[in-house]
Amino acid sequence: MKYQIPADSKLIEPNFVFGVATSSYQIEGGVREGGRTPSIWDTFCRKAGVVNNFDNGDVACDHYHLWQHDIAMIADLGVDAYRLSVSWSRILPQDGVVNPQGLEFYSNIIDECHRKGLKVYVTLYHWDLPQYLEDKGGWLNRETAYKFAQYADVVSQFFGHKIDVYTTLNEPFVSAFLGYRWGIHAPGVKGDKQGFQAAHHLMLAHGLAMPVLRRNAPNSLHGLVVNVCPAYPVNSTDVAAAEFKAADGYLWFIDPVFTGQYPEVVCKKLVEYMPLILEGDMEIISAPLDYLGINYYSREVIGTNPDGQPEIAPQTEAEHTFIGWEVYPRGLTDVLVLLKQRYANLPPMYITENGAACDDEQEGGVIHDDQRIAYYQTHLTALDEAIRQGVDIRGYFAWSLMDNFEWAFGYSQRFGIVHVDYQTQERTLKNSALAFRGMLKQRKKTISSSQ
Ligand code: IFM
Repeated sequence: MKYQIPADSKLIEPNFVFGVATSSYQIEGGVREGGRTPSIWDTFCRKAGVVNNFDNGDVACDHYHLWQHDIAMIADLGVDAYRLSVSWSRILPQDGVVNPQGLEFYSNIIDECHRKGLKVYVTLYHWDLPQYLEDKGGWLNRETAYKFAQYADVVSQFFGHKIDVYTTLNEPFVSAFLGYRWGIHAPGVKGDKQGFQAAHHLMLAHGLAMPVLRRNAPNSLHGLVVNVCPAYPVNSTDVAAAEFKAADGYLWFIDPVFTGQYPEVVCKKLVEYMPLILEGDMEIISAPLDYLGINYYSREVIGTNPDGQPEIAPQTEAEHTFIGWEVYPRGLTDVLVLLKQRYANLPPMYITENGAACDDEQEGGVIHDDQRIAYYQTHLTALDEAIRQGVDIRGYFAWSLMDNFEWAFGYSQRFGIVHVDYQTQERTLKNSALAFRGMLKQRKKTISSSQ
């Protein structure tokens, strides 16, 4: 099977960026090497019953040692860019103490990417808060937002425009709500009040870092990455329920950036849980972005329960991936069009993550992952459709380059286009990776023949 991009597709446009993405804790391992200190995930993984099979990121894909091999593999796929995240506690293993070994580790990776012609997209925070900051309250402590701005300063002073594209936070929804509201992710705090307070401090951290990044790396692009999960009503009587779910979900993290306000419908309904917001915070949070990164995987269909509350209506007849998420490519088109319509000041967007965890079949040295291939094909088509409808999208990153530590699911869910044997650390390109490479080759040919 291969991916087909029609010759008139907007994805053929020469400046459109194709890439693959990973994150530090999910692939690096080497958690006690190079001066790194624990993050909240190192701690969380040691709690009983929170991560599948008691898995942890101690070794993960051993990228800490295999990074050169991995970058060669990325370049060989023919992508234009690599999106990675840096580990805060590798760079600042103690409060205010910069670790030259940590900076060197990422410097080597970035230089190697550039040598291979890859652009580098770096996320500063992909959920691995240093444990020493969690010990002081983590994202419930307003001070953490200021610590984040200092960390952004260290990274951007050191790397400047060597990092082509900076991202402050990856999916603040997940850090705040899964980590501090529902207790599913590190640090495992449960409480609506805590969830909203952590969310506000994360958004403040983002806003405080933006001018720092602009000052230190004026030639790079700077933005935020959010996960979006569009909410569809079961029927016309559920429209308000679906709107509430979206507002209490992804819009909670996008509205403040582009409108300077949190969604009113949530502020009114959940008034007792609203965060403490100091004067000037919303101005800081709504600093203009160069781009917005969108992570899309699936949608939710929302009904109303007998108490009048929004409730997820499982789509039992629909196709799902192994992780249990509905395959719904149209949601990608819909949500991108919705964002364009909702915000007059929306900057260009990148799809910074899209992909599927599937039940891949291994046969000899071949990894058959037809469902993932179909997933990418239909989502690229849905993306093309959004661009045709006038949405400004500049790039697309597959999640993920390789199988890795999938948070509370441990290693049981494989999102990679490259298979990782966790015993031997052998990497094998799945059929989806071969198809991705074929599609990129074909795309380059089409581009050069039209020039
Ligand atoms: O693996 C995660 C990633 O860290 C953030 N976005 C969603 C992916 C799949 O769950």
